[in-house]
Amino acid sequence: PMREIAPGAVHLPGWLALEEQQRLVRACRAWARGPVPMRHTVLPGGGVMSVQTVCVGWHWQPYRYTRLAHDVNGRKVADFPDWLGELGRRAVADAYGRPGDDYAPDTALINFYDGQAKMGMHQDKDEKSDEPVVSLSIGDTCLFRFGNTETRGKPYTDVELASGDLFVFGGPSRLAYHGVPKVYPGTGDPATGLASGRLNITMRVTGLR
Ligand code: MD3
Ligand code: FE
Repeated sequence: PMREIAPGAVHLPGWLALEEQQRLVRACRAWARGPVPMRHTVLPGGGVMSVQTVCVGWHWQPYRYTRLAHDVNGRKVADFPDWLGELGRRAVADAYGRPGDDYAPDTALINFYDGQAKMGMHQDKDEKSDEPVVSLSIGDTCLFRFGNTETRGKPYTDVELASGDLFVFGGPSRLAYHGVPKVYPGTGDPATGLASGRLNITMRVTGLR
């Protein structure tokens, strides 16, 4: 069952097979070790994100994409693998019923949430492209808050994102405020390979070269 939460914001629960979730967990575990290790991003104002993040393709540091992780260890992040781009194209095709073949994500942000981690309401506007964002969730279920394009506050729609769920955000929803107010510890299936916590993988088109 597919649900359009707002124009261009499409939720496909249980889209990823268990085997695909296991493959992603293994890949994320490898990326988390380096070349640029997963870490809590430090914001320019001095705040520290409760979520831990590692990137592939391009490194995201608030609020821009770079080839080298100047804010961590100065190294180049892992290459964006072809198989991940293929998964992104399948996601866009299934969500929009459009031939996804022209979707060419060049970066992925991998966020790990422990039981206390949250993400405040924000817009993703560091990409110089209006191509959609593809989001994949693995592990513990979370409360995902999808807002509007005007303000951080109401109106918003609350949705639970569970392991295997796909969400695609494009068109008029691409610049909507969104966040993760809470995760529900102990709700994930350890068969994914993730014993606890939540992984979110977002693919994007940076518009950079
Ligand atoms: C709506 N991640 O990495 S995924 C992020 O679950 C981020 O880790 C959350 O927000 C997470 O920036 C939410 C859903 C998501 C991702 C990107 C979006 C929703 C979006 C971009 C535009 C609009
Ligand atoms: Fe975001």
